[in-house]
Amino acid sequence: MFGFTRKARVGAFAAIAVSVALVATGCAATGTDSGTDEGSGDADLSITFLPKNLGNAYFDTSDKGGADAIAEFGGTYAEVGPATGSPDGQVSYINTLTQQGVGAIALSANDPDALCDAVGEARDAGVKVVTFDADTNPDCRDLFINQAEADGIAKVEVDLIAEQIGDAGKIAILSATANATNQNAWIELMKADLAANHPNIELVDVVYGDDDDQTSFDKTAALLQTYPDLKGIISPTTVGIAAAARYLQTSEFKGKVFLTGLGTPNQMRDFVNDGTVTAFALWNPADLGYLAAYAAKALIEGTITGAEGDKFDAGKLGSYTVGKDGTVLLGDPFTFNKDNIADFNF
Ligand code: RAM
Repeated sequence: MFGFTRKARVGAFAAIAVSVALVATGCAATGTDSGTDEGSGDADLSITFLPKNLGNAYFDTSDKGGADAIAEFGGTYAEVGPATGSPDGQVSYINTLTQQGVGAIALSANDPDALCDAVGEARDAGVKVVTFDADTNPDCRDLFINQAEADGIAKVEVDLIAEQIGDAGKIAILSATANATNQNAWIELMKADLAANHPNIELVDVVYGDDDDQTSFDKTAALLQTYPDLKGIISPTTVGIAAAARYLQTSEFKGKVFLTGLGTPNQMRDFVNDGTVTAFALWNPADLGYLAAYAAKALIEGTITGAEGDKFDAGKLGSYTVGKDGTVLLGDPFTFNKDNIADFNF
């Protein structure tokens, strides 16, 4: 069920190539028509993925999952997005896609509120908006495709760091951008879990690497300087955890300061194999994008409206039902460690 193949990795590279091509041409919405309109009727199954930022391996994989789904059902896939994770950058893409009249936008939102005006205009113009990974406020969009329950994501990270540091000592969080809905929800839940269940762990700081590799690397260095007795770092972002691991790997803190959070197996493999990192978690980003694409299709075709109880078909993933607040849940997070990381390729 949670298996990944060489194909997934090749796909990630292909997605990078598409992103680069789009940036190079300054193009807001070109895409690949899979060449068949079978099953789509008259509906415009052009679906554009708008991640938090381009050049992030996590979104390369999720958006490739979306592209695979769209190819399956004969729609048109495109990916556009800002170079850095900023809401302003995303607004201009939403406006352009609205003018172009795409069928749907699959959006990982950099801010819960700041995109809502643009999303509202898109929806008024008949564009369906499905958030995935990071939601807007629920009343802005049609549906949110949630990777896993937020409290489950928070708990797995707290459990991992508690186990690694012997349930006592100072820890810090290295997050993504300060306005990221997903990370902020997880951080609040981690704080509550720490307070309720881990009285000897002290969360001393939350810092933001902005889902930028260098900023995350520098923030890790600064944390270790500011708190010389730090025992652990949780980084609930694939960009942050990889940058923090790279810093720790060649530093005097390797093996002394523990690092966990959310990462992709391909980015974390070397750090797990050389002992810099013991264990971390994530879900299947390709399945998340795949599910978002099928949800967008069902909205465009009008077989669902996004109401609680609506059911739709998601290809190889089976049938899904819309839950409370227009949310569709993918599944549970998964923990990667030295024993299983070789089995995954994304
Ligand atoms: C980064 C992004 C994304 C998040 C993952 C875990 O790639 O911040 O939104 O879901 O990490």
